[in-house]
Amino acid sequence: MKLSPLQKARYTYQPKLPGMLRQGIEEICVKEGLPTESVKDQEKIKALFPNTYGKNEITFQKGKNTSKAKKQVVGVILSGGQAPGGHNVVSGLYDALKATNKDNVLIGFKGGPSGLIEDSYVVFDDEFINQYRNTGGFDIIGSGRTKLETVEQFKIATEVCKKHGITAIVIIGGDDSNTNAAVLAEYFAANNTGVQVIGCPKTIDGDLKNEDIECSFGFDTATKTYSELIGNIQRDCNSAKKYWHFIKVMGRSASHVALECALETQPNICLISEEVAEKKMSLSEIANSIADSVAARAAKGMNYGVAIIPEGVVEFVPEFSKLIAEINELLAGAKAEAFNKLGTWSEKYAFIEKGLTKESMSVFAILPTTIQQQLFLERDPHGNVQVSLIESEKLFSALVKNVLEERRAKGQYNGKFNPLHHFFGYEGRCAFPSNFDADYCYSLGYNAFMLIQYGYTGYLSKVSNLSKPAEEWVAGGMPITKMMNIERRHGEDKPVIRKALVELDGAPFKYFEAHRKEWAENTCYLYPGAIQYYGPAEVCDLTTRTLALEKGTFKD
Ligand code: FBP
Repeated sequence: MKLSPLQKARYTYQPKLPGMLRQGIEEICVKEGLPTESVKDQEKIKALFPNTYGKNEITFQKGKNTSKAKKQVVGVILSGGQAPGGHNVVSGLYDALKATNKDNVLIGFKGGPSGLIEDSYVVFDDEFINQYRNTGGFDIIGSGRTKLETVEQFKIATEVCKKHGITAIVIIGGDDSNTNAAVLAEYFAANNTGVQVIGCPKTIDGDLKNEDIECSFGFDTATKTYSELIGNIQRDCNSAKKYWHFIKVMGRSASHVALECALETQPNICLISEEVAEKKMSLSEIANSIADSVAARAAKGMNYGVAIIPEGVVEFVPEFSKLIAEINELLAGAKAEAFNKLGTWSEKYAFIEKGLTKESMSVFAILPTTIQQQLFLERDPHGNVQVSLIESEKLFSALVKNVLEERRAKGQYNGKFNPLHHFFGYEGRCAFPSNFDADYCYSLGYNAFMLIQYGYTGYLSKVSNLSKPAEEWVAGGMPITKMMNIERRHGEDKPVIRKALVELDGAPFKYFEAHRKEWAENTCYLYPGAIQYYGPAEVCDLTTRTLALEKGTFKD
């Protein structure tokens, strides 16, 4: 196999463990903390998780290893979207498992959670693992979005575990996958299967975080990758001085990715979906606020700029959500067939006009035709509009253009506006993990095995104090049930890990809010450049501004 020079170099990178895990397996012991309660709905969660609820938080520390000597056969699953560092979780898990007992076995279930149900697997050995150390992607075993949530699936999983003699499963995933990990752990415990379940917090979206989990892995590398690209575009923009770049970034509903990129690059505009929802902003209010920046810059001779748009923003615009709900209703069941039979767009438009309320029709009418058509073309298997596929970067640039033309007609604006569009998502999800993610992920995997070895189940591998050097990181575990509350999902009350959206009173947003007017009207761009893997720690090991601001370690 041919290797790029960086690939070769990264194979030999030794990820940094938290100081307390460095002295060797024989010298790691447990310090039990306090019993835990779920963040909300305690009685309901307790009733649903009688065997795994209320357990103690734990940390590891230096001391004699008192875990029971037992051969471990561990199954590992990668779940959901790719996030840089997944391979290091697997290699950290493997190294701790083999350091404890060379006869221990690590099995990787292929293609995500479905691999467990279909018993599609690979057994890891040194040669195999070594090809994936410190590399991006999930291609070591693949990933998938099948949810492990039904009793039928759990029964099959029990049989598969029995067949392989599996003692523990590690699920590497986001909030949903770790919720399912907790449910599976409870099932295994209730049925005396002897199989433990440990979760690891993954997602580039950054929305799996709480008072215990400081950040999900992959967020650091993905946002650094997008920030590099945004910085490069800003440099081009500041050189050519002729385009406004509208850049959509991934992140699903939460705007953590957009906010972190804004903190890293200081663009002219960054929308924050959570703020849009809080202020109940309309499309035209948003368009007007962007147009204000375009006009202010044009007045200073700067007919260029950069606007960052979070992937999920349109869902947070109340009038737009209402429009989507009405469209879903309009095309429910057989009505879709009647609509699809209409031959021309103008016939379809008349059908839509008749079916929507006046209020929603006025929102629909201001959308560019391509977006209007997208709303009726891209539908999920249930016939619903797929909001995530809406090209919101194009939507907002078109709306801004309209506002500017209106202002021009009134003699209020006299600039040029040439928009270009980008979408950054997949570019960052499989990047070589930054040193932070390489170290964090390896530690999460290593730590997950320590939790297994000490007999814990229904725990999330927890590594904290992350804004400090790795030496000072704290390794331990937190019962997943502590992070749960009851939410309404698909018409049912479900126990779920609460998704963390951007907090408008949090330090990262406050910093952004304090600076955005200056960034909007002037050129304050930062150019973060490419992720650095080798060199001084203050360049290579820096984590996100979000985390630094949250932990009070940010230096301006
Ligand atoms: P996870 O929540 O599974 O970590 O995935 C995150 C994400 O990258 C989102 O940012 C994005 O909206 C989505 O996955 C895209 O999913 P897909 O890979 O199925 O296109």
